[in-house]
Amino acid sequence: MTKRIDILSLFPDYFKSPFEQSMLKQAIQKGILTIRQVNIRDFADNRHNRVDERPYGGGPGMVLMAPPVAKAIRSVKAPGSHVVYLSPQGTPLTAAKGRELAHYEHLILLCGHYEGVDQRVLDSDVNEEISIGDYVLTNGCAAAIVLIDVVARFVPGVIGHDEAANEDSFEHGLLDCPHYTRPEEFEGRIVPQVLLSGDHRKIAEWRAQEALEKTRKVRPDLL
Ligand code: 4G3
Repeated sequence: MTKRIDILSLFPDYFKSPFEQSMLKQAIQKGILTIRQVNIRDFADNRHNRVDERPYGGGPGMVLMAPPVAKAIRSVKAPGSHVVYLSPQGTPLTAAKGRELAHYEHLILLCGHYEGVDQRVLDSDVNEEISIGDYVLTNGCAAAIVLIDVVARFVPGVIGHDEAANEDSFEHGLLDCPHYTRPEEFEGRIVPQVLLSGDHRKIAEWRAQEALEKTRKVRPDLL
């Protein structure tokens, strides 16, 4: 069965090219993944097609109104759907979370805009709020693309076994080791001798050591 993902946003064209490249394109062509766009503006209930309003209590920016967002979600919701809201206030996205989300047959991704979405529709229609990192984007579309890429790598058939193994190593808590390929010398920089030795036990040891050192240096929080 194909994994279905519905993206609810104000900019459906934002997603035109990212899903037409590389692995995601192939997964979609193979029918492993189906990604559809829903324009929240199509569910505006006024003749000016307004979907945002000034916040109650004052302050800067605009807030997406609950009624059009609720209608947009409910237009695609079915038994087995899981609704995710992308926002800086969400639970941090990790590989483990991506693996978990890959189990749902249907994901509905709500992309926030402006200062956010009326809390009441989050309470009534959203299952969880996820953040791709501690920074604010102009809208949630880029965050949705990142989330889909993370999830897709856990959907069987989207990537090969080699890459799958690599993902496992990250989940087991270390950064990856450095990689080298031809030529053997580049502007006076040479490939570490051990990688040319053909000694696979030594190579594995070297890679493990490099991964550990790299992690200690840039991400000690992972250790
Ligand atoms: C809600 C997600 C949405 C509130 C969305 C801004 C960053 C992320 C938005 C809000 C986003 C993230 C839209 N920016 N870190 N922008 O996942 O203040």
